[in-house]
Amino acid sequence: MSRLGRDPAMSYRVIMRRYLRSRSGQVYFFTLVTHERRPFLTTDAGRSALREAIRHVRQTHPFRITAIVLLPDHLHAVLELPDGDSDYSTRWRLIKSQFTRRWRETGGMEGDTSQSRQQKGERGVWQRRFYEHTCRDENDLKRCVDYIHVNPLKHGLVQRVRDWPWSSFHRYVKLGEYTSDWGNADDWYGDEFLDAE
Ligand code: NI
Repeated sequence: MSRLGRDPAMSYRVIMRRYLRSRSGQVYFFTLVTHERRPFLTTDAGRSALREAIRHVRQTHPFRITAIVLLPDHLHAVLELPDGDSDYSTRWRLIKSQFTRRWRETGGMEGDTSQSRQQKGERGVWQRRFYEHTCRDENDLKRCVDYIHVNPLKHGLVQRVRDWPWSSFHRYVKLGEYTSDWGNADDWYGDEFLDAE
């Protein structure tokens, strides 16, 4: 378990081998959205705050990022949790509050700061709820990972997947999972997740 968190990305094949061995269902797809869809996640300050928040939370609550994409106003990620640990809610709560603290320190904007939101440590930076889907088998995980990597194309942010810098796509190309010209917005990549946008 202590090794989890050191390796920022692994191929879904490696993840799936471990997943099928343990059968504890610890691989999940998530969508998190910013408050009022404010477009700050891909800014230098936003990326830095998220990186630091994840690094901090992993020290006490290990997890591995199987795949991730940052869009200006939301992110999609597949996370692997340690065997027997399904507490992704605590991890996201801590990541969001750590992000918010760092974001505010850099002068980042925030919206509504009602008391209940402040108590949650979210302070009008993140939407309170997030979408979760448990990856049930290898095909499902592959669909989730592909969906993440094609997402900038689906949102019309780039013409080619490889032109979007803020995703794990480039690591997957290095691992030989995709060719660098992979991805076509007209193909089907887990459209059931469109309700998670
Ligand atoms: Ni999206």
